[in-house]
Amino acid sequence: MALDQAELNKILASGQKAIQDASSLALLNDCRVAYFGKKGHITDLMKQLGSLSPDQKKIAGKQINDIKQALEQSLQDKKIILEQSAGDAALKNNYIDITLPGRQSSVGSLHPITHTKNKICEIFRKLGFAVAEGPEIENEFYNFEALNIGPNHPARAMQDTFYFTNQLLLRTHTSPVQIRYMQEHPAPIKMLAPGRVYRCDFDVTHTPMFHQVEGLLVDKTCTFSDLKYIINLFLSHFFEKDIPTRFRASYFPFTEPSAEVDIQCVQCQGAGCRICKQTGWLEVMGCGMVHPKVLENGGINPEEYTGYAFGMGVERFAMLSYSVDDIRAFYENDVRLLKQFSGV
Ligand code: 2NL
Repeated sequence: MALDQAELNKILASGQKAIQDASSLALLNDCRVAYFGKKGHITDLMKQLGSLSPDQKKIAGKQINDIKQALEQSLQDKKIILEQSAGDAALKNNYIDITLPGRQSSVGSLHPITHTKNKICEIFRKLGFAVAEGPEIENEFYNFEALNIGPNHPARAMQDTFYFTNQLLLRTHTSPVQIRYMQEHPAPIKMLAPGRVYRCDFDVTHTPMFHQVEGLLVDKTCTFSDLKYIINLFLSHFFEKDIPTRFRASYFPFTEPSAEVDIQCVQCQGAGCRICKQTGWLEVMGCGMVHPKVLENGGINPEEYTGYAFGMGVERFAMLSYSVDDIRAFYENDVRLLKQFSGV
């Protein structure tokens, strides 16, 4: 006995319609269960085969198999379609427009003072000077006594130096770094001490914190003309041109003889202008031969060794290279100023 073909066609048609109407993969799975699940229509038909004779089974089996295959094919086709549209929907929801311009991120840059300090150090590094740093909080010995600055020297006055209690203070120059360096390293010495220094002073040309670079060279035969040579070399490299200089006799407690170094005004080439106060010259550094007492305080025998030293203010060099005429501009953190240095 064959199964009723009309009945089978009905099952097939309703199955195909259900598959056609399934609007999601979940609903399509419900269809699969309804036909092929434990209590599904196809499964029911298969169960009926058990009661048939072998000949009948052969015919009925083929009938069932045909609609089974047709439905399986429909399920398969529909699955592909639904998967495709599910993928399309996911793509649509997570759409990334790769043609959009990237978000602008602003990159920081070195502060003009840092840049100037680096430029100064780099020139001396190439000349063989080691670079050393030391504490910004110092005691009276390293900041004053070791440098031959006596207890009654005006530089010690409270209005210049920021004091803590018990003889501690904010260093007023980087020279203490050089004293410590001499104590720790045997001569010959060739070193640079860059860093922050502090003085109680605040106007167009002074900020309470500023930067210094000091240099020290100690050797058996070291002369003032060696000092002049190295300073002239440095200045022409820093200003990137041959620059006339003059060494004016001066006084520092820690050097003897001492000199102040002037360069021809970079603004007016010596003709006289507002920057050089009509003199044609700009004072940029101090220097001299290290005082024998200072060598001694550094643990160096002044009978055996001589030394030269120099010191400069980094802000002064930065003001001259960038034509900034108020030192306070460097410490206002105005991005309109700072942004101009992002390329340097
Ligand atoms: C200036 C003058 C100077 C020194 C700094 C120095 C350091 C030691 C020994 C001797 Cl350990 N001298 N430093 C010497 C002469 C001048 O600086 O006008 N600075 C801004």
